[in-house]
Amino acid sequence: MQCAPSLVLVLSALLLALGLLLLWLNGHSPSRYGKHEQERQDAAAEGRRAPHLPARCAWFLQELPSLLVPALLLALSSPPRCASLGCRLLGCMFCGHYFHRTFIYSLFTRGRPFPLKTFFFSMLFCIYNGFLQGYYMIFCAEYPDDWCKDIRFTSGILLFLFGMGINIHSDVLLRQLRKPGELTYKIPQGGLFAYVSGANFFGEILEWFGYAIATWSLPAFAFALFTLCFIGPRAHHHHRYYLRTFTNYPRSRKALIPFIF
Ligand code: NDX
Repeated sequence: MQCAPSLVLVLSALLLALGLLLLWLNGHSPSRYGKHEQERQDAAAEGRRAPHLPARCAWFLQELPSLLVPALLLALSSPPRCASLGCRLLGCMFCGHYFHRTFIYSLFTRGRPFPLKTFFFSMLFCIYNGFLQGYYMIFCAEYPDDWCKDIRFTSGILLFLFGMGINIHSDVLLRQLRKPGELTYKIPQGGLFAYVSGANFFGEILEWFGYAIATWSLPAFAFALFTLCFIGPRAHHHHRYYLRTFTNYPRSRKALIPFIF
């Protein structure tokens, strides 16, 4: 398989276009899963409940392609080993994140059942993004021998790791709000939740901008912007949900960016 720059350009542009579409769609109402799914369920209590998957099964299966697709591409590359720096960056950063998301986050989540329709689109998304990131980093990315000393690489890696730490820590704090089997929502406490309602989203956004800077690649920047467009508004809708639901919700908290927004 060879690098086709036009394919990378088109797929990156489509990813960005999807992000802008979701920014527009979600600006009005959030993607219907999690706490925002619940609100619709409550409102249509007498209606027929759409098919759902257990959260652990849904998150495991929908995130798995983000790992499998780059691994498949790597197996197709010749020589079939991670020779280039780009490929190693993909492995350590991108696949490291999705190893956690697929095998750790998914298996410990205490989330509510996941809507089958959303699951289907999520899996499609992860196949698409796994292909784009994997294809570019394995077949296209070229870095000078001293890239690891470049300020973009060092600052990007640090931002990625800082964001990943915030994201994982925040998701653990959310999980600890519930006992096994519970599905109620409580006021998140601790860590960056002291400053923002979407602490896990803030960490994830930092992560992917860090990845984009470290790899300095169009697909990675497209994915970072997509992430901002999708979970940025989600943080805003979470924030509004908390202010509506909990009269004692800390008013000093912001939605996504500490002290700013
Ligand atoms: N999943 C990324 N539509 C998305 C699934 C939906 O990983 O194209 C994007 C991802 C997908 C979306 C994905 C892409 C775009 C799609 C969309 C569906 C349609 C859309 C495909 C793939 C699309 C068309 C085709 C029309 C254009 O019960 P519960 O689950 O709410 O419990 C929650 C719990 N919790 C609390 N518990 C107690 N008290 C509280 N106050 C609580 N608040 C939350 O914590 C969950 O178990 C858990 C986390 O919940 P929440 O809502 O904070 O985070 P969530 O949105 O579930 O994300 C979980 C993690 C998080 O770290 C986040 O950063 C990361 O996944 N994520 C999520 C979304 C996208 C993404 C990362 C990314 O783009 N990088």
